[in-house]
Amino acid sequence: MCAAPESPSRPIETFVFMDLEATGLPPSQPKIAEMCLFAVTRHALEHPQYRNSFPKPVPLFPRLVDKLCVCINPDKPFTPIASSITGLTNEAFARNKKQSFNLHILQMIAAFFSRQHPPICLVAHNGCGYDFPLLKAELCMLGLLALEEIYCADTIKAMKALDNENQLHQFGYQPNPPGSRKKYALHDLYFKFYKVYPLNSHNAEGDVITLISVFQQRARDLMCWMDSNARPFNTVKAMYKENERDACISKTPGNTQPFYPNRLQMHSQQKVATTRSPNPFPEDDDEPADNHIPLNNRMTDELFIIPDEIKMILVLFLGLIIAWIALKNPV
Ligand code: DCM
Ligand code: MG
Repeated sequence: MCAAPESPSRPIETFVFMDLEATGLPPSQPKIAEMCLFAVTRHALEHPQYRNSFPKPVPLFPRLVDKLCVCINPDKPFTPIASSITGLTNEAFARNKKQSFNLHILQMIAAFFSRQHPPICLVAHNGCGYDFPLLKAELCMLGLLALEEIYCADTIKAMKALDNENQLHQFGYQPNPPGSRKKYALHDLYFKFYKVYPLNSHNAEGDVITLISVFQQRARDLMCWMDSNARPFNTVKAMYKENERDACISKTPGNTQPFYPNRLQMHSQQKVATTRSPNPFPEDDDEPADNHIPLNNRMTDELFIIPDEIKMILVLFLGLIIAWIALKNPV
């Protein structure tokens, strides 16, 4: 396997598993509502403890893990689907007086990374399609230009690549009938390995725990793939750009003097241009966000954003066409 041009020059030492919960899916320009990072060392992943279990031992969850889980007031309405699957509501954030995505979050992320042994790689399931560009969008809105020396890798990409490469089909869950499309949604992968569905889906911490548990099942292969294929987080394109930077900073009570720690490079300009990039990864054409189909399929999500009135008009229009065809062609 040849290394991607910008992959780390030496093996990754720390894998920071990440999951974000947010107000919805693109193109709704979602805002982050919950962020969870678990930092696990290569050593811990290479030397797991095992619990005896039939038919084979199960790796125990790593014991030495740095964890950062934060609730973030998204300052944007949740879509009904996002609210229903996550259990998060705007009222709850308001009632609990949670702060927005502000400079404190930047400080927390930077401090968290500062304590990890480099090279560091952010790992997320469908990260290239959702979590990385969304995090980048929020960071850009605060004026962050770059997160230095941090790589990122998407576990769906890694698993698909490994399945194609070695034909062992070690990841893709093949439902019946045989030959149907393999599934890489997180809860399906977990079911494949553990024969039960995970607890706490669509909860950032729950999803990170599920992802690490799945990762542990094939940790060496996945880490090896990431050593060669992780890319700098700085090359990630923001999911969208909004002229909201100043609003974000001023909205939050308790913002102190800006403090920009190591690894963070801030914009010198005050404002960020208002443009949207519809596909944050133009080169990543193969990855629908199939980690986002658990309760409702993607078709339903897309239809959901068509207003009901338009749907009614379309249905009426379709009915009229069918009636007209039936009248023109009497049996
Ligand atoms: N999401 C959504 N609709 C879905 C699936 C996900 O709006 N059917 C959004 C809300 C979730 C976010 O994506 O907070 C992250 O998804 P996940 O919980 O799968 O990590
Ligand atoms: Mg999640």
